[in-house]
Amino acid sequence: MNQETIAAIATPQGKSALAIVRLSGPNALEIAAKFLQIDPPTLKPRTAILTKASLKGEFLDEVIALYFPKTASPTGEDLIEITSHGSPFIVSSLLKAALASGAQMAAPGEFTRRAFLNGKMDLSQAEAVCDLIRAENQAAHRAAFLQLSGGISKTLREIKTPLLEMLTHIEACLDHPEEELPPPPEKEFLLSLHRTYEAISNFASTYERGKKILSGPRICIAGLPNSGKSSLLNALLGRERAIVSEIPGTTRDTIEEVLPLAGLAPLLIDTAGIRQQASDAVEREGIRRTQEALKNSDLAIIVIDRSREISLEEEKTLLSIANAAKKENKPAIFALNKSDLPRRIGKHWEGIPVSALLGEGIEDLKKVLSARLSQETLGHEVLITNFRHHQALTEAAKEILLAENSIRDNIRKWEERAAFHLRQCLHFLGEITGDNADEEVLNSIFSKFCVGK
Ligand SMILES: Nc1nc2c(ncn2[C@@H]2O[C@H](COP(=O)(O)OP(=O)(O)OP(=O)(O)O)[C@@H](O)[C@H]2O)c(=O)[nH]1
Ligand SMILES: [Mg+2]
Repeated sequence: MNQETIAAIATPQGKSALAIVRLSGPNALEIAAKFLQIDPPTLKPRTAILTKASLKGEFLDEVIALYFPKTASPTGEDLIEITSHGSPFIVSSLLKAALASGAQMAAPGEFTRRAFLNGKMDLSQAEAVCDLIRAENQAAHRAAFLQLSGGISKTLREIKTPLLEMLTHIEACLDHPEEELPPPPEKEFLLSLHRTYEAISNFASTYERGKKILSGPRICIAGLPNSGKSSLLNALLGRERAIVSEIPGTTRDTIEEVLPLAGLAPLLIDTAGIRQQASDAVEREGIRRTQEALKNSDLAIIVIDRSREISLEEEKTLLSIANAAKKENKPAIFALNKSDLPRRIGKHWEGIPVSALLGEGIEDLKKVLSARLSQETLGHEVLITNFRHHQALTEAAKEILLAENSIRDNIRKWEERAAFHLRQCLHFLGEITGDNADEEVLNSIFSKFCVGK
């Protein structure tokens, strides 16, 4: 239990309509009463009261104080939130008053750290608080919210149950050899271990998607030179961001812009057109960058100029882009551009007709894009978004394989070995929820938080 009472400003720096200073700890009320006109014994829990704040006897502001007793507070300690006008002077003076009255300046994430230490949430939930605050799009928000609601510990509980049953069974046999308990059923154990391995690996594999969600999905616009890629970027953004010209090979450097789309905020990347005969070394470098952008994207828009015929060589180039996307399981959407001109392209080319020049078909394209991105990123499944969690799951899965091997290879005293690996596995799973987290781990996690959270 922490003896110190901590204080911090919980809202961003700068002028704002309102701002909040928080105090948490055993003396929160007593300290607040030194600079607010409140009477602790009469303070009603979770009820807003209007009061006056002062620093060294000098009036600061009329504020709203909200008291959460430790039995029902987010930190598990007495907590007071003071809402004042958002003047940097008032807010810093309130903090000064709290510190002068006996509070200590809170470290980054210390409120959440105390919530974790007081059993209000597990470590994966505490980490999700940070992700929730940082979430910049709907998918990242949902991933963080599902974790904050305890989604990770729920999934882990389901994984742990059969492991604990197995371990209990083996340990009973090991501890009481004289009681002639039936030997552990090897076949059943192998099956259960296999299922657990799958469950852990599947959970760990959600990290690939989770990572993409946090950083925001990437959409790469690619195609032949002059097909209208830069025009399409501009049309999607609704402003003239990239240079457009009738000279093939205009775009060289990749151009990246965030596209506000269905709450997903994907990064839209315009690239140099791909062709075999680049005019110079700069264009060749541009094409290399296009290939790299395609590789690092989650979705490709392949732009094709439908107003002209496509040579065999060009067809090969386009198919190689599409096949590369397919190989990596990446959706590729074909946009048949220049729909304002008569169609000359072969009938086998299918895609969404658009005219980047006139802005026609752009809404249809946006709809398809957001549907594909939502499908990729907006599920209700709990995802792993944190490298630390992914690492722990990978280690836990390895232990299951080792436990399986000791049974399968019928190693002498396999029970002891299997029990060891099962305990190791549970240890790694417990790292995620912070069952035995040490100071160092907690320091590294909470140092990434903002002060006041
Ligand atoms: N008629 C018509 N012309 C278009 C359309 N979209 C683009 N263009 C024209 O096609 C030419 C090439 O457009 P860009 O957007 O620069 O093409 P790009 O694919 O970015 O070309 P590179 O950067 O050279 O690879 C320009 O002259 C555009 O005005 C369209 O929908 N209709
Ligand atoms: Mg261009």
